Amino acid sequence: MNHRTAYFFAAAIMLLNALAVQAAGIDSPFMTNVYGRDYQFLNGKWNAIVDLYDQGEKMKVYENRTPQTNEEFYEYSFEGGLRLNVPGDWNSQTPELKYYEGTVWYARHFDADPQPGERQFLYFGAVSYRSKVYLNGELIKEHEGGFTPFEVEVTGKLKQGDNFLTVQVNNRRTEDAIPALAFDWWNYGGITRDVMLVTTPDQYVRDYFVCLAGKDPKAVTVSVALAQPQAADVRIDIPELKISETVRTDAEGRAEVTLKTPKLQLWYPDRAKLYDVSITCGESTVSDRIGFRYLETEGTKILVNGEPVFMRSISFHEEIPQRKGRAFSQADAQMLLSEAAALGVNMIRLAHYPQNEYIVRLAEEMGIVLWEEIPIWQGIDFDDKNTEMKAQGMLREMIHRDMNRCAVCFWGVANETKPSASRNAFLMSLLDTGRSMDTTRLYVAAFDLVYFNEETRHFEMDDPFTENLDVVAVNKYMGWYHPWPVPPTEAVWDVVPDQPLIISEFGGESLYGQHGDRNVTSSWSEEYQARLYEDNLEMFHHIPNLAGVSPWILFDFRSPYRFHPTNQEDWNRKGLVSDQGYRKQAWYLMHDYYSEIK
Ligand code: GCB
Repeated sequence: MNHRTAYFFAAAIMLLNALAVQAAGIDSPFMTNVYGRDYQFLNGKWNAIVDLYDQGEKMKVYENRTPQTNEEFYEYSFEGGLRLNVPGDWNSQTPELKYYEGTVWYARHFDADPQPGERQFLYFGAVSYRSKVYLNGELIKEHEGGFTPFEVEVTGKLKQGDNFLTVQVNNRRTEDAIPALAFDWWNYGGITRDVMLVTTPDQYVRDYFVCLAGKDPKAVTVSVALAQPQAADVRIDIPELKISETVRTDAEGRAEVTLKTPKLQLWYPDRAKLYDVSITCGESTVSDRIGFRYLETEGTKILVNGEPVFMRSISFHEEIPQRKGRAFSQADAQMLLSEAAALGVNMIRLAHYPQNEYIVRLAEEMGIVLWEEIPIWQGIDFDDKNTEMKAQGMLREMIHRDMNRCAVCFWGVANETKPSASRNAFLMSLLDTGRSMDTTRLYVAAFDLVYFNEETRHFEMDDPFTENLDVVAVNKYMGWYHPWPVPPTEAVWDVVPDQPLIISEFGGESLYGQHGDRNVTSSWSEEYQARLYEDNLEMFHHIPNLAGVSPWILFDFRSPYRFHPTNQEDWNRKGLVSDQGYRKQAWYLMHDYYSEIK
């Protein structure tokens, strides 16, 4: 076969696959809003085998065999060994696994009672980083990406009674992964979010998007997609608005309708309003809480519902510092978000990857705007087409999961990238992917190559890619990685002057309780960090197009990048709050700043 014919066949096969997927009605990676469905958790203690040399696949550990004859023996057993909590990272569960990067096999039994006319799906909130799922010894799913969900249908594969589920999890860093070889946070491995067995009827509402119809506070647009391509009635209920409308899907099982409503109370930052919404097809109902708002930019301003909003933001990793592990529960979300709220924020930049749904949903209830991004964090191989496809997949999964979360106002496509043709093409493909799914959000990326121009005496940046974004963001560590070229009172910015600019990171490190000279960076003192905040807050007065600020970061966080033996010890100490939960001096400055501009 010559190249052309091979290409033709490959294209034809891809087309056929796409059509087959469409014909089955399943063209989304997982059903929308799994928490609004009928499910049982498969959380709890799972058995685990640590497989540093990757022998488990060859040994078929997923078959979970035990000797049946006098001659047989197996060099593995899931019984009697390590037990790990799910959800949870493995690193924080035993000292030996603290730095572990490799394969761990997870396994558990569970009971099922599949009924005719029902479908079942296994749903994983996130597995970090690569996973292979085996049910009763059969490989049923592979997934790559540590921060987005995946699902696999198991209808017809579940046995009545006992079933055996195995997940091979691997978190080895590689050049073609996202994030890639080095990044400034802990490379937690494991089944880090909820695992669920979801039951639906044969036909069900698979996906939906409910949002304000443009800017009209008296109309709502609802799009639905059924699991099966079929014309059927779908009822949309919003009881508080006295809406109960039935629409008919087309033969593909799709419908889009704009419903007239009484005047809606819109969702605003600091003034959340959510409505109970349910969507029913036959015997299947999915329920959600949905807010309505619209976003725009006007010159250098970010507008929510037509009103300019200055983003008083903060970042945190999906980590509970006191537990030294990943955050995964409702209680964890409460701890992270209550500390963010105490600072006076109206926005959170979720660093640097989609965080769990408990965080996203609670933030929305609290009236906190979210910026969600995929982990395109420095060091990504922009020449690798396969990496580009993966990034598109991650973006799609993130948008698909949180499309209905009105709190999410920004989709972030990258953090700290350098201009190049391949970078531009890669990021453009992400913007195209995002905009093909969702045009109701603002697209943003964070850059770090702002420099001081000695001639103009201004801070400037040369990266024409910024024109493609709705909002431009800059991470700038004045007083930490960069000494001040001029006093903060003279630090005038001329960066994307006609677009809204968010300072998406600034800060410096200090060890809680360490006191020292406020003028000496290497004192790692609370005083130096506080002074750095004073200086940066002063500089912000000289950024004419400033539309928001987001200090780096709320809590000290764990990172092997940071190995100073006494000041860091594997912690990035830029937190405004220490790993033990104590507020540092800089926290109070930031708190006052946010109180003043509220
Ligand atoms: C950055 C990165 C962030 C790091 C931070 C730092 O620019 O975006 O992930 O943790 O700097 O502390 O250096």
